[in-house]
Amino acid sequence: VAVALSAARVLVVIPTYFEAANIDGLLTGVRRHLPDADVLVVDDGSTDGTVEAVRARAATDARLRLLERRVKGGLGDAYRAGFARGLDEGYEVIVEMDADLSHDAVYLPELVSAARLGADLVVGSRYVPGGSVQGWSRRRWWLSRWGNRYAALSLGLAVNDCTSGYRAYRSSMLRELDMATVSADGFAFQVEMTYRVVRLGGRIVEVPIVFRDRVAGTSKMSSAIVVEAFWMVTRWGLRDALTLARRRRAYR
Ligand SMILES: Nc1nc2c(ncn2[C@@H]2O[C@H](COP(=O)(O)OP(=O)(O)OP(=O)(O)O)[C@@H](O)[C@H]2O)c(=O)[nH]1
Ligand SMILES: [Mg+2]
Repeated sequence: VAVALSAARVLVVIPTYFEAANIDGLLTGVRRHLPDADVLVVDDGSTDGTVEAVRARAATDARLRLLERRVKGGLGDAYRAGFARGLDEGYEVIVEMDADLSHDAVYLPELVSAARLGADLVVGSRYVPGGSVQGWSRRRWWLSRWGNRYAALSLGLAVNDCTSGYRAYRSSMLRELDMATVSADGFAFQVEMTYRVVRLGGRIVEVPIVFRDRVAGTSKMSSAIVVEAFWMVTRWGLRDALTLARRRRAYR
């Protein structure tokens, strides 16, 4: 079994939207820390040179590919497209990470090996001992920290960082959770995916990461994304509470 697992094929999916300042450095890091993995960049029509930078590297790196989409479809949609491709092509572990250098490639081997050892979802976590955030304002940190606590409490998730976008999935779990019906987009996408893994009884492992705020390029975070996450979590939480109450009544 150990031999079969260590030969597992790994795909790293990286969504990009105007990341010309960061993408080259990121791809260098990915290659350094995960030389044997395949990489799929999913770009939504960046016109700042991101696409050209990826193409230039792909010319000499057969394991790097670019999936180009014409219009900005949002982060969730980019992941749905990238993951679908990875599942079609039979990868065993699928990793997701941001292109803005917030996610240090140094953690990739640890994320992948935890998935190979049997975790269905490995979360690169800022909020476990050893994990942290560098460069955020107090307000941003507070929003993320309490947003995570609120989601975990509402949905019964024993996960400290369910909004993290630095993760590895076993593809068997991705297949089971039926991505096509995952509706959320921003942070809520990460929360919804975590919620589904928990409901399916998947094994989740958190690996501490030091997250660095983006230095170059512009953030696509907006208050709409935060509001979307808040309402989705609240809605699902209430629905779960109602279901539980109904079941209790039925047993009485
Ligand atoms: N393909 C694609 N990628 C996107 C889209 N929106 C964001 N991204 C990428 O998704 C990753 C995360 O986006 P960020 O802008 O860093 O969002 P964030 O990390 O929540 O916000 P910051 O903390 O401000 O960086 C980056 O690699 C973006 O380039 C999109 O609509 N399509
Ligand atoms: Mg970012």
